[in-house]
Amino acid sequence: MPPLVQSACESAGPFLTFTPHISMANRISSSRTSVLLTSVFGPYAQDDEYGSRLINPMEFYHNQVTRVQGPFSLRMFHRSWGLMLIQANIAARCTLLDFPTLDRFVEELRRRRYEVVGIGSITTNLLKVKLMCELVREHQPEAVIVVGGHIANIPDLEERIDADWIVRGEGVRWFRQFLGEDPDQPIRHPLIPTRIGTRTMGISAKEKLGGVAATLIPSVGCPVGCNFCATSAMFGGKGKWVDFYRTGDELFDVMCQIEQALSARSFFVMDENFLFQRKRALRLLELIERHDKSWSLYVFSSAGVIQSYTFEQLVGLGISWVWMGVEGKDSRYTKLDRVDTFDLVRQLQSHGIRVLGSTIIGLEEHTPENIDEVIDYAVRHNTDFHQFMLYMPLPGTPLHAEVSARGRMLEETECPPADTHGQFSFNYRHAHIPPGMESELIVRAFQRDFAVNGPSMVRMLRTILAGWKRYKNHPEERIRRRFAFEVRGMATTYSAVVAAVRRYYRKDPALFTEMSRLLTEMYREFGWPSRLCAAIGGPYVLWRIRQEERRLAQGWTYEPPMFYDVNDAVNAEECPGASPCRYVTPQVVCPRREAGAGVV
Ligand code: B12
Ligand code: SF4
Repeated sequence: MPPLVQSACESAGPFLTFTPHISMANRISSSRTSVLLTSVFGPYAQDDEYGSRLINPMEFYHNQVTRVQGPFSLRMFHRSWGLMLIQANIAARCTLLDFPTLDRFVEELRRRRYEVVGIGSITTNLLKVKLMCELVREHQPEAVIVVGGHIANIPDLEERIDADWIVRGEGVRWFRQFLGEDPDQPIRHPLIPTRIGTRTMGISAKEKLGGVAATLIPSVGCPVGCNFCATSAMFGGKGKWVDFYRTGDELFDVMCQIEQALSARSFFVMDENFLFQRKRALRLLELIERHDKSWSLYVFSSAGVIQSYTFEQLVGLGISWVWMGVEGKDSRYTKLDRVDTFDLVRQLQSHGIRVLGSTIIGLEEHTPENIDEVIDYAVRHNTDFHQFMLYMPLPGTPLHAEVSARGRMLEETECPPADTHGQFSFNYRHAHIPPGMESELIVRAFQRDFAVNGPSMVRMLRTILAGWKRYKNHPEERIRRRFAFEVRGMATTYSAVVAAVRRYYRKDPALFTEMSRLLTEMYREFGWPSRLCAAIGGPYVLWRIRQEERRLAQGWTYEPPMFYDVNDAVNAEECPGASPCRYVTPQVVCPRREAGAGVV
């Protein structure tokens, strides 16, 4: 029987419509159900027949931001937040396997009986999902298979994998409805330390309670609706999104609880355009001020939106890191209308706000002749980090529909889904760039940025220092406290780091000068402790950098550990070795928005 494909996005909040073939009879009773949620299996950083790719590891920065920065690349992992959110929000017994190996996945299927197996994936991991569905059928033929996440946007997915349900869009509400639970209950927020296994320059960071940001998921989707954007398309496209916490009051309550549970002082705000919802952000600011919170927020934001706030507001909110699309020279995206991105980046950095700029390689007007100009334009922004991505029509986006209609998509034999990760090849015929050339162009962009601007970690220290200098004497103690928190380690570890990097670049006059300038500034600011640490620690850090270089040359790769979590309904004794799914429950819940009021 073909699977049922449902656009869960449409069933979220104001966009509630059900496809007629889905009736309550298809659903399952929560109290009798055991659910297994799983991400796709690893290892990831290798070329294999399941679609893993060496250049597409399970790493945020290393696969798309600092990929050519060698020993200076920032290495870390992030849990599968969507699956964690679903697990925390269903009452049925639920086990979560995050980053299992294939053997571990099979072992779980053999060990315990599940009525529902939910697999979360993006499009590149199609072959893994196909195999996982086959394995479920083999080991648990009675189980209902549900597939969700971005993979669900592949138009004919139901013909390619053996699943019972393919869910497009928001998964919490879908699962609650499917299990016969109340879909309108408040959203419990899982407790998520944002990063795992952080490492750079051959040194692994200590992940102490309180030192790691907590992930916060206020909403999913983005109403701006850029034509290529998979995230926006996934949750309704232009003008639409799904809120988990609609008001500043709800968000503040959840943040306070997370702060307490994880001793968190900073939040990685996983919301594609957090500041877009102005009313919510400004109410949050009000509460943050009133309750004397000195949090740091790491956010994604489009340039026009961030520019619409004053620096007083941004700094007051604690915005200290922003991921922002620069997209490309003369790009025609409305989010960049009337924004001088050079000036904006400079200004943000001067207030201590680290910028991760994002540039698209392969926009329609890009040619082999003008691409260096495009790359130089990006590099001149001198952002702290720079992501380059190929312009790719991903299933579900308006761009995909348009390029398909023009007959320009490649056959999968020419570009398999596993290679559509945006760092290697186009999945369509570009009007000007000859096939295959894009793989070199994207590496060229990263290399140019690295050669001119140096290691991102050091650029970031430069921005943090600028923020400290500007705000260390701010009249408000709350503001001073945050900048003091952000600058910690600068007089010790980071002085050693900059001294090491300076020495590393001793034969590169431009970067050597830049590192020397930064180190002098640190000495001036932090005095003899900084000098001492640079003198003693610098050689040690340099040795670690060289060691890391050798490890990388020998082909060292990095894989995330596996996580095995159970929710409250599972008898923990049945699952030895499992960790409890931890979450906070909202105490402040504002009335839901009226149907149709999805646009701010
Ligand atoms: C964090 C993240 C990562 C992490 C992944 C960590 C992990 N454990 O998987 C890292 C950095 C490693 C990563 C890597 C990549 N990523 Co990524 N990543 C994201 C990001 C920024 C956030 C995802 C997230 O947590 N969102 C918040 C949660 C709540 O939403 P969600 O995951 O969508 O989950 C909801 C629904 O999708 C659904 N759902 C999810 N799973 C399931 C399962 C079931 C059964 C059901 C019913 C529903 C369901 O319910 C959830 C709650 O509503 C998104 C962008 C975004 N804003 O979503 C890109 C994104 C998912 N990544 C993307 C891509 C392309 C990649 C890379 C290929 C990019 C690259 N070249 O580096 C690699 C692939 C790595 C690999 N080997 O697989 C694309 C996917 C596009 C597509 N069509 O598939 C996105 C959308 C970014 C983009 N706009 O291009 N990524
Ligand atoms: S502004 Fe960013 S998140 Fe929003 S639609 Fe455009 S690319 Fe996507």
